Parts: sequence; C-alpha cells; structure tokens
Amino acid sequence: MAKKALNVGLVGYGFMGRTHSNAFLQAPRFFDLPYQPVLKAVCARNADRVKGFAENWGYQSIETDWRALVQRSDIDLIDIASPNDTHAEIAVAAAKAGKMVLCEKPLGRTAAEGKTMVDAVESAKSPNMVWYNYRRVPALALLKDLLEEGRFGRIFHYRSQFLQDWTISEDLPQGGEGLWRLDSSVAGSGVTGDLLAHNIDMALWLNGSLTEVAAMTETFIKERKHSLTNKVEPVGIDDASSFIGRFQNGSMALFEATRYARGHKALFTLEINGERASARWDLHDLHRLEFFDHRDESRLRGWKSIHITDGDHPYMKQWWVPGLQIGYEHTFIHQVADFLQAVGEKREAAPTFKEGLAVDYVTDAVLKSAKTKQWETIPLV
Ligand code: SOE
Repeated sequence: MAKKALNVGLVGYGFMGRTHSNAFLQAPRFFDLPYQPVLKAVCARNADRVKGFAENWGYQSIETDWRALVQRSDIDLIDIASPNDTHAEIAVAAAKAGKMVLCEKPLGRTAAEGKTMVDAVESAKSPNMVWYNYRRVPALALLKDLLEEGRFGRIFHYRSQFLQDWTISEDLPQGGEGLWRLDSSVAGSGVTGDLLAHNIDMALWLNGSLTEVAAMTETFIKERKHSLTNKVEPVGIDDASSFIGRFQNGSMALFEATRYARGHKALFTLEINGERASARWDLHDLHRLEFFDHRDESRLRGWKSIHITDGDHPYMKQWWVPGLQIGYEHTFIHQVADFLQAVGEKREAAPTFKEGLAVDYVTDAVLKSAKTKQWETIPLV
C-alpha cells in the first residue's frame, strides 16, 4: 500500500543537517513506517552551498530564508539543524504555521527560550521531538528496559562523562562556520549545553528527575580571535563543566563534560549502580553493555559483557544478522522511525520539547551554580 508522504523542510546543512537527511532517507528503507518522508526543501543563507547540499542529498528545492520555508504549504515538518541561536524563533514560527517540529539539541540556549518553544508546540498541538540521538543506541535502549523491569532495585549512583579534546589549541578562532559552538552568543553555553546536555538527557530518561546540583565550570582559554569580526574577543563559553547532584529517587549524581581531555574525541560514558545490579556503557564501544547482576549464582557472578547485535535487542532485527554492527548514524535513523511510528499512532514521540526543556532547566542550574558557588534547585517540568 502506498504510504502517506510527509514533506520535510530542513533548516541548516552542517554536520547535523547531514545526519538528519541520512536518517529521513534510510528510516523507511529499514523500518515499516506509516509515512514516507520526502526531502522537499532545504534552507540556508548561502544559495550556492545549499544548492550543492540539495543535489547531494536529493532535496527537491531550496530556500535561503527560513521564514519562506516555514510558510510553504507543501511542507509538513520543519527540522531545525541550524545553530542554537536560531532554534527558538524558527520553532515558534513553525508551530504557529501548523507544522510538525523537530529540533537539534539543546532545545533552547536557556530554559526561558526552551519554554517559549514548548508553549508554541503545545498550543498548536504540533508533534515535536528533540534530537537527543543517543537514547536510540540499542545498548542504551536495552539498559532502559532492564531498569524498567526492576532488575537494579534501589539506585544509589549515576555517573556520566563526555570527554573531547578538539578546542585545546589557542589558535582556534571562535564564531563563524563550524566554530559557532565556541561563540557563547550563538551557542548559549559551551560544553554544558553541547555535551553535558546529552549526559543529562540520558540520565533523566534512565534514572528520573534531578532535584539539585552543585557545579563548577572553567574557561581555560579566555580570549580567541572571532572569525566574523577578525578581532581578539573574550571567550564566553565554558570549556569544562562538572557537577554533583541528587536525583528524585535518592541516588547521587556525578557528571563531567570537557573539550580539554587530550586523547578523547567523543568518550561518552555512563555507569549506574543499584542495590541488585550495575551497568556501564561507553560510546567508543557502543554495542557493548556491561552488566553485573548480584543475584547470579556466587560461583559465576561477574561483569557480563553483552554484545548488542542480536535480533532480540532493541532495533537490531531491522538490521543485518546477529554479530554484525551498526553505528552512530543509526541512532538518528531510529529516531526518525520512532517519530513517524508515534505520529501514525497519534502518540507523543520522546524526547518531546517538554523533555528537552527539562534538560535546559538542569543546564541553567549548572551554569548558575558555577557562578553562585551554591547548590541550585531544579524546577520540575
Ligand atoms: C560537538 O563536538 C558534538 O558534535 C556535539 O555537538 C554533538 O551533539 C555530540 O553528539 C558530538 O559532539
């Protein structure tokens, strides 16, 4: 039976524009979905570059002003993959124009921005989702199932890190193409909104709400040339961010994100310790979930290293045969598949904008606590 077309209008053609476009193309090839995404239009300011992107990925048309894209009657869904300072304005306009809205993480540069986005999609009843893609790593989806099955008992500890090293050089400018993540006026914050936000979203999903945090941030390089002004300007982003905290379920939080961990490119790790079981995972070996179950017979008790490629593992039966792996790009493909399935069944698709706002509240509290040197409480969404 012919599937209903769902016309996609993408804003932004950077790294995330590519991951999302690939996901829209691949999801219906591997999953049985109620809609067929159609790459209708891509929008960015540079007409030549956006034309090249459209040709490469098969977009049918281009726009150079997102306002025109949002007003087009042949677009059903606006996907925001442009820098953080554009998220709120585009999302609010897209919801008002009656579109479905997907937004790259973090939702807003601040929770105040995120709140306007939640209000807009909720009052327009627009299906919405934030691209916290790591929730769709099969090993982590399995961990979520194990937690929901109650295998861990009471949770005592949740710890998580995201380590990179790509901004250590003082010669790296801030701002402009590819480097907007270093410009606080565009990005909102540094690693707190860019990396720690992933750790936080994952934690809220797996372990429930955080109630309070005490944080510390550091900006190691205080001035950098700005690509747009060509002047040396103060750096407003945080280069490293750590916090301790408490979850509503009583467990203790220990989090760290940095772009100054020489040798680490994208080491996202997490570990959870419960009364009956523990689990740990890291992105460099994303198929592996390490799991310890204290209820195992004592002679055989130990850490299991589970290779998540079996048909019984989340998402995996749609792919190859047991033992063969998938990668980073598949997390985005799974996210599109889950979104379209949810829209077809008239359900919300997680993480919703509201869940994205919950992360924004935590990142705001982390940045505030680092300034006040006080514990900060987190509002519940
Ligand atoms: C930053 O280097 C970055 O690309 C983030 O922006 C992504 O969200 C993260 O998944 C990988 O690192």
